[in-house]
Amino acid sequence: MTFTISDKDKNSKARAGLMQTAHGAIRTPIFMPVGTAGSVKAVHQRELHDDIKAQIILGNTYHLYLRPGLEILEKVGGLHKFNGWDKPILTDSGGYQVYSLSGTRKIKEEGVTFKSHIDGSKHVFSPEYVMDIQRKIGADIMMAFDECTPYPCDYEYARKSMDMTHRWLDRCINRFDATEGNYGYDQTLFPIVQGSTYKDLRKQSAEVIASKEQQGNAIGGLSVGEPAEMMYEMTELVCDILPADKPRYLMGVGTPANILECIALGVDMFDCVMPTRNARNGMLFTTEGIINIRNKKWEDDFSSIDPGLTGYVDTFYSKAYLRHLMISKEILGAQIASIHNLAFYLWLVESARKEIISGTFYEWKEKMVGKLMQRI
Ligand code: PRF
Repeated sequence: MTFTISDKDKNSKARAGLMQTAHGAIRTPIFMPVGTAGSVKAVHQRELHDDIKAQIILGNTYHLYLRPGLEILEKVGGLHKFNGWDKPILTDSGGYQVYSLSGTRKIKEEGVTFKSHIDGSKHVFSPEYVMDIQRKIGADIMMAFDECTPYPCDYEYARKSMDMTHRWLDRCINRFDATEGNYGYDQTLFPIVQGSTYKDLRKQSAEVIASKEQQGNAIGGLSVGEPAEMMYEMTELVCDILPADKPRYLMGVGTPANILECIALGVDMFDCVMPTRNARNGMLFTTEGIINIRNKKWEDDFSSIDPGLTGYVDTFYSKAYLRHLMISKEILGAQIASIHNLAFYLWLVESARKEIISGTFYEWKEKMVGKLMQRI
C-alpha cells in the first residue's frame, strides 16, 4: 500500500491524499461504510458503487469468523469473492466487537476468551489468531488486536490496558510479518493507539505506535461516551505525533460535525454505523440539516429527499414517499434511507477534499458544522 498527500490546508491540519491498495485507489479524506457481516446493511453492491460511490468498505473479524466462518471464506477465496465487492476492504480486528457484543469475556495476556452472541459457544481470540483470520478474510487493510477501554476508565486500568495493547501489537506484527496474503495480493496492517482520555497515556501510545513504522495508523478508544471536546483534544494530540506521511484512521467516528472537525485535525479515514443505523430509525443527515423523516411535517412534502444531492435516491424519491414507507415499516424505506445517508457521508468527505484542494476548507468547515447538525 502507498499513500501520497497532494494538498494541505493552510488554516488547519487537513490534508487530501491518495491511498493505493491491491484493490484500487482511495481518495482521502474518506468515509468507509460499515459492512459488519460482509454486507452494508440494506444496500446492494451496485448501489454502493453507483449511487453512494463508496471507495472502501469495512468488515468485522468477529462477525465473519462466527458466520459464515473461516472454512467458507477460504473455500470461496476471501470476502471480496464472497460478496462481490472488488474495491478495498478494511476489517476491524474484533478488539472492539468482542467487548461490546459478547456477553461474558475474559481478557488475559494470551488473548480474549468470549462467548458468541449468536449461540453462546466459547472462542478465544489471540493477536496471532486475529491476524490469521484477517489473512483468510483477505482484507486489504487489517487492524491490530487491541483493547478499547470504556469511558470513564480509571487511570491504572487505562495504563495497564494500553501496555497490553502495545505487547499485543508486537505479537500482531510478528505474525503479520511471518505470513503472506492467502490470495496472492498484498495486505497491510494498521496499529491502534489507545490510552483512554489521559494525555500522557495518549502521547505514550502514539509514540509507541509511530515507532512501529507501519503503513498507516489508527486511533481507537474514542467516541465511547466522552464529551466531543475531549475526543477532539485526544485526536489532535495523537495526530501531531503519528507520522505525517501515513494515513490516520479515527475508528468509529462519528457525526458529520465530528468528521469535519477531525479532518481539520489531520485525520484521513473514518467509519461509523451512524448513517446506516440511524437511517433505519428515520434519522436523515442532509445538506440542510438533520431531519426525522417520520415527522408529520413531511407528510405532504413532495420535494426530493435532499435537493442538495444529485444521486439516484435523492432525485427520484420524495420526502413524503419515504416518510410513508418508514411509517408503514416497508423494507424499501430502510433501503432508501440507508443509501441516502451513506451518499450524504460520501458527499461530505468528497466536498471536504475539494475544499482542501481549493484552499477553502477551514472557512467551509466552520460554516458547515453548524448547518449540518441543526435539526430541521
Ligand atoms: N478499537 C477497535 N475497533 C474500534 C474501536 C477501537 O478502539 C473503536 C472506538 N471508537 C471503534 N471501533 N479495534
